[in-house]
Amino acid sequence: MTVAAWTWTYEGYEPEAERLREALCALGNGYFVTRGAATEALPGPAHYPGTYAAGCYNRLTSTVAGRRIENEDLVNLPNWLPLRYRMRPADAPPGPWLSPDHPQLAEHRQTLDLRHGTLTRWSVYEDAAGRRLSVEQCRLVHMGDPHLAALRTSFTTAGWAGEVEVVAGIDGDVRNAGVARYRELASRHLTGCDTGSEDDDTVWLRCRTIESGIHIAMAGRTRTAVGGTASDGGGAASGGVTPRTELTSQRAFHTLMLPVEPGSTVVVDKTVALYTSRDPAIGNPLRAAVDGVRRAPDFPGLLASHHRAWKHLWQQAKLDVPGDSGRILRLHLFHVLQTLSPHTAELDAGVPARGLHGEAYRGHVFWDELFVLPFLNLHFPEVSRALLGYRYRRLPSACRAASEAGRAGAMYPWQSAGDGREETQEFHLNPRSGRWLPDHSRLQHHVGSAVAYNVWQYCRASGDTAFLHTKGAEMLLQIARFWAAAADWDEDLGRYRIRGVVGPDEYHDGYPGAAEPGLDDNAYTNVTAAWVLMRALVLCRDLPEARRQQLFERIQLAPDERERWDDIAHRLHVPYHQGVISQFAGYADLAELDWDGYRRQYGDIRRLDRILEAEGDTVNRYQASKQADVLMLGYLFPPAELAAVFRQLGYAVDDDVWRATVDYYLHRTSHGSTLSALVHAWVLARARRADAWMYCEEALTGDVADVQGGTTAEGIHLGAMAGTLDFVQRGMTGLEAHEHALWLDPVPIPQLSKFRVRLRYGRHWDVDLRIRARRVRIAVPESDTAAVRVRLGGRSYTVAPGTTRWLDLSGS
Ligand code: IFM
Repeated sequence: MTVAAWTWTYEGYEPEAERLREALCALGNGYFVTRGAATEALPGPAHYPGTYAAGCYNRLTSTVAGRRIENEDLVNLPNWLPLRYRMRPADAPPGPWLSPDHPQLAEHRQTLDLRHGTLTRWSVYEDAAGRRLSVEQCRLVHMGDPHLAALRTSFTTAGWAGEVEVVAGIDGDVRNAGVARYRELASRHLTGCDTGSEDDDTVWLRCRTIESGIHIAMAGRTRTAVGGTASDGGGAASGGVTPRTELTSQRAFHTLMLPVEPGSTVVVDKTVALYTSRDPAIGNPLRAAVDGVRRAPDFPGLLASHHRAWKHLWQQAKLDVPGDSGRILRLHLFHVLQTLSPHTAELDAGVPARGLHGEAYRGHVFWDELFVLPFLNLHFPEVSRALLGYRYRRLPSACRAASEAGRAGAMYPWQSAGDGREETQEFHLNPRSGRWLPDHSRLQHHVGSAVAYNVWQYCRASGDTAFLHTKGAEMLLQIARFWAAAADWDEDLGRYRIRGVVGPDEYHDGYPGAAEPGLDDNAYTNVTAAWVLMRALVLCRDLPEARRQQLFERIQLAPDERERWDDIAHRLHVPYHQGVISQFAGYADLAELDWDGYRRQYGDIRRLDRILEAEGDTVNRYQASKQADVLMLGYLFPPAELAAVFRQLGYAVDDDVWRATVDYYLHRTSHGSTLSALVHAWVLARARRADAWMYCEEALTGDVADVQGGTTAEGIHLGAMAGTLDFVQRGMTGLEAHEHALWLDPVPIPQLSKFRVRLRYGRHWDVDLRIRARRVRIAVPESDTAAVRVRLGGRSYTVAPGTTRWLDLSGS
């Protein structure tokens, strides 16, 4: 692989690496994403050509291990990629259909161009008689018009004349088969497939999802291009070749016979439009798709407008970090923007944990937005707002879930998808043991605090009081209410307790040998609950009187509820042992794991839970965490705020306690989630520790090196990708965007001592921040808005529009 500033090039074809490359070379626009699969290869072990539209889910029932279970999946849509070809020499029988898997492949290379949002593949084939066919193919998923995608394929011959036969079209015979662990689950989500054609050069396919009833339509136009200019659909009349149309109930294809001379180049352009009945402003998706391709410009025109759209995105989300780290960060930013772009702001869609790049976790929405929105807030606040809208529209569902659990307020689901009900599976497969096991991860009620935290962060960074006082307040208050209902007074302890939960460390889901799942007094859950309750109280106080009354009436907030919130916010229990914060009550009683022994025996022990279960043991018996749990608190809260939340609860967490706590869990965490290294990098950077870089490196390489062993091929890790961007943007700069000032507190990491970020802050669209080892440069573009106030090292500065200031980190 060669990596340049804006390109990632994979030399040669490696079938075993192909699915990983498909995920890393996926193209999308925030409305839909298509994996970077070869267009000429059939789906199989090496190839999985998935296409996924944001928020397009369907529910199916399966029977596994004798139980009926329901799952809602992000649906793999009809495959628009197919474009196969073969040589038909004039003097010999037709050759075989070619693909990278065919022995005639002589050369192969593909380049992902981040700046322009294209994937270009080059293949050279040579048959036994020395006839060569070079194929260059460029694809895009349009960032300007989110319904369009296109492929330009150029064929150049050497040593023969005859025809290149090309078959291109849309394949509706697809299912969700991208994750081996889900093999036993029902996977056919589409029904009612129907195909047709329009004009000479357009075929279409429509279908609908079985249970959610979403109508999906794709139309594909195939044209030949002469000298790089596509024919206008008039086929042979305009110098092009008229395609032959072949339709079956699930496939709509064109076949073209392209005459070639030795050394000549022929070009085929395929343009596709995708619409669904979930789109805003939609009538008939099929009509929209057919009209969409009919109106679409030719490939050069599409490419030009696509480039412009990407140029604007890159301007809004600039992050310049030198060297290899910078190149990886750019790839992360590329995939974040392909999953969540300004087009997403028009949709009812959440933050899918694995991007729209594969089927892992079924495209569900977890708490990962906690690592994504803080980055988006400072570039695309309207996208953050829309993503919070996804949560707001599911507030009634979260309130129903709370009420069914006998609680007040809103209990957001651990896994969310279409309508906001709990989508967490009840059983999961341990691929190591082959056993289906009960899944209690739905007890991760801390997801509600993540929603509340994001509401607060977004509103603070964007100054969007309209949202804060309306939807934001309603969510925040209902989440606070849930925590108040979850907390029980313990007379002996003289404190409130929240029992029966699971913390971010998903390994521990119960006490060893206990009949019921769940843990008591999870420190992360309790501290964030106390924070939510306090924020809710502050917000109640700050709401304009008329709005306060309206909201209290709307959610029927009783007069004494706020008193109880206040009491709980000050008296929730946080357990300690040996001078450190305990992950949950009883953590200290668990056995110590022989970490070295397990590492020696298994090498990679990231999924220690699976290893132990396969051994007939359980990770619940050990002081062993999958990912940051207590330490998550040091990710959410800068040191002063962390100390303040603990003070509010009547505990002292000074530097010594925190340092001891960090050390304690560092030695007891297996990092079985990509989020873990990221959080540790933040926590250690904030504590000014040199080992921060090691975790930062692991977080950076998580997907490009597929650190979690085969998981990236099933979808990128969006939280970790966005989290690394935010690590530079806020973690390294110590940036906090307050309403009246930007606070800065840069963290010195020698390996990342020089970088530049551009932010949207208030009405300034392009505040330019450059960090050097000892200095910070802030430039505010010319405008008639107020100066930007900056707080650094305990002092305040102003930077007027149109000016630049260098500030010395030593305080001068
Ligand atoms: O939300 C995460 C969780 O924290 C760890 N397991 C994977 C989930 C989805 O990314």
